[in-house]
Amino acid sequence: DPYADDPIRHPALKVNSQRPFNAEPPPELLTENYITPNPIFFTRNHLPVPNLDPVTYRLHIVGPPGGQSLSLSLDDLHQFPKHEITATLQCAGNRRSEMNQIKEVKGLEWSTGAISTARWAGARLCDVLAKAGHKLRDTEAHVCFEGLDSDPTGTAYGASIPLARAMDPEAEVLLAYEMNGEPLPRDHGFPVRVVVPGVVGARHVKWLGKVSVEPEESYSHWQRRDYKGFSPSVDWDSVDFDSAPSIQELPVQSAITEPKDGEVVESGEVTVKGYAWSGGGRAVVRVDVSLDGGLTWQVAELDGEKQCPQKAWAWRLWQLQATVPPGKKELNIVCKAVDDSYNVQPDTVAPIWNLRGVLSNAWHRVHVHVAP
Ligand code: MTE
Ligand code: MO
Repeated sequence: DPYADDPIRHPALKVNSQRPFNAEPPPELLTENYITPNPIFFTRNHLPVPNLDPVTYRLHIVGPPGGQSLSLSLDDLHQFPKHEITATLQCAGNRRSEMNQIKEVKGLEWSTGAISTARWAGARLCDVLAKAGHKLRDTEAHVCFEGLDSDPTGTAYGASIPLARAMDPEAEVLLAYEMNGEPLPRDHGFPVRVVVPGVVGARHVKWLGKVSVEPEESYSHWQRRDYKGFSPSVDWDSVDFDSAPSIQELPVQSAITEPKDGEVVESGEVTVKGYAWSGGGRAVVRVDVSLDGGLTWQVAELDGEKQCPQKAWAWRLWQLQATVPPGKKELNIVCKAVDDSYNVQPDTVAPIWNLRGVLSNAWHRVHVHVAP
């Protein structure tokens, strides 16, 4: 059993798949803290978790012609200036289960919890690439990452990001060795993972083994044949993966974490809680909440760190204390967020349905009963 050596996990996690391990925290735990505690941070593994020795671990950085390739130990990586950021990581498949309710999609049945937030620390990728002699010569180039997890044929997890993002110090792409002040937990990439703030989780390669600069995107399955969006009209017979760009920055997202669907709430006052986030460093500027399915709206209170413009890498938690209209027997609670480019979420999921069930960011809806 290639999974026999996987780590032990927190019992509160809702498991979507045991082997490989995929699990999310229940919604009410997810927004209990601005920074998600490591044991309940959602986990998305495609393969068994490798068991890597931090002493013999080496990160291979392929140098450019005329530059130098680097073989970095964990100690070597600590010699680069330590950079720390708070960033939210979201899987492209977050909220896929809502898409699946419209029409079947292929993928794990994520609810609203394939998203979490941590303090990440490590070396900046741009500093390490510069040390190997890389420069931003070619703005069409890509930085390819390879994980040390692999399938029985020896194929490793891989992904890439544009070189321009990797070389931009303001993009704060990290080779992270710490998560919330501790060494990375095994499930989250021990000893080193990539963190690409504002970009889809799939590019944050864990158990990082190799970094190279290439003229083309990574040839990995997960870069070329997955994690792409399509029209609702495209099915598995007609899909042409080469025709669509790989997902990088994610669209604006929000979800209600309390109350839960089907719950009974007290009459009088109701507290609605949730999270909101947008990709590309775009800040969430407002969250609107409706108790009547979207007929009337109230503005929620935003909690959490206010962040630098263009570098809002982390989510905002939000809440609204609202009066339950007297006589109401049920509430159709809805939330939607707006980011600083005034991007909004689509009102329903059907028009954004796609065969892989990615980019599911319609208004989030929760139906509750009011106690008599
Ligand atoms: N890196 C490796 N090496 N193997 C993987 O399976 N999964 C990716 C990414 N990096 C993956 C990986 C995907 S799809 C996501 S959403 C994030 O890791 C999840 O990171 P987490 O498990 O720390 O939440
Ligand atoms: Mo993902």
